[in-house]
Amino acid sequence: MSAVPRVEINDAWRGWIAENLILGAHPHTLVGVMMQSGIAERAARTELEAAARSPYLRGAARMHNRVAKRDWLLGIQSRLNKLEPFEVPRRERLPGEVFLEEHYRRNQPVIITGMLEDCPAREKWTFDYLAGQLGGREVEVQFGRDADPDYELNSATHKRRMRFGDYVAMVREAGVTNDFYMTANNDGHNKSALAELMRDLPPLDQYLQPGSGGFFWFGPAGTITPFHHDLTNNFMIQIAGRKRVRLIAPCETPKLYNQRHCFTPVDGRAIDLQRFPLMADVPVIDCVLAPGEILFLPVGWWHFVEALDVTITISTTHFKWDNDFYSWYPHNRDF
Ligand SMILES: O=C(O)CCC(=O)C(=O)O
Repeated sequence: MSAVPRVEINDAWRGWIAENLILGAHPHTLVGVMMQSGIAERAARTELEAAARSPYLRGAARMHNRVAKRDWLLGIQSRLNKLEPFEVPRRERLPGEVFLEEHYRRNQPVIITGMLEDCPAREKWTFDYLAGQLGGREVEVQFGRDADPDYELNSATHKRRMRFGDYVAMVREAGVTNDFYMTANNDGHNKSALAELMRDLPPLDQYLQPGSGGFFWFGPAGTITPFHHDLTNNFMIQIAGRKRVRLIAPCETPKLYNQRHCFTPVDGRAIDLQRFPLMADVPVIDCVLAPGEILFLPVGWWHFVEALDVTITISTTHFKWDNDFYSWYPHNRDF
């Protein structure tokens, strides 16, 4: 019988060892994992001893301690939030200055009602109207999402161009599906293709800069935008259909397994506590956004969005107040 080839310890293994030691794993456990992967016991032990002596690792551990201190501060906010159960409040025709004082400035979500009573879009934007007026335009849509669990992360590879009239027909016929959806990721192309639709929206000038425009989201029942957080404050202006929105406060970020950009692998449809045990301690706030309502999504709040009907949403970030949080977002998106 030929000898089983031994696995060599390379820099990928060294990175894994460093990360796990810093996260508090016991060296004995790490040796076990390495041996199971085909690394000789003696080589594994020698490498772990070298890691424990490494001044580089001590430098990284100090950075870890600094992050832990910041997580502690976030944890205080999380504990204080739990002193009173939170629901997203609904406020009828909320004046701009009250919105600024009680929600925008405090990073607190709210559903504003009554501001879209006379909004022409709500009556006009039927399937027939959209296909009739704009059917010949070329639009861009997210496609092939069912075949890719990371469709949002890989959104650039899911873009497809088609006639708007064909897309309207697909949505009309689709039933419940998440396979295609026109989203803000398609805005680069759709902004000019569908520009005149923006004239059917009210200015909402108590909150927004003049002529703001917005991102056009249009899809069948069943579309799912996975948990993520935005890098700006955002309004979701609900024109047609209902959306179920699940929200998580920014202070819970240390428990969201956030390693890539603004995404988490936690699935908002069914949170797997075996795989993500820290989520057991995370309050998830549920609401349903109805047509004619506006949801204020404050920057940093995690949100998962599922369409319960055929939906049209306009989202916008052009608030009258400071909304530049993106320019100092960490450049390296690998956390
Ligand atoms: O409506 C959706 O599907 C998602 C909206 C959203 O996540 C956003 O505007 O940031």
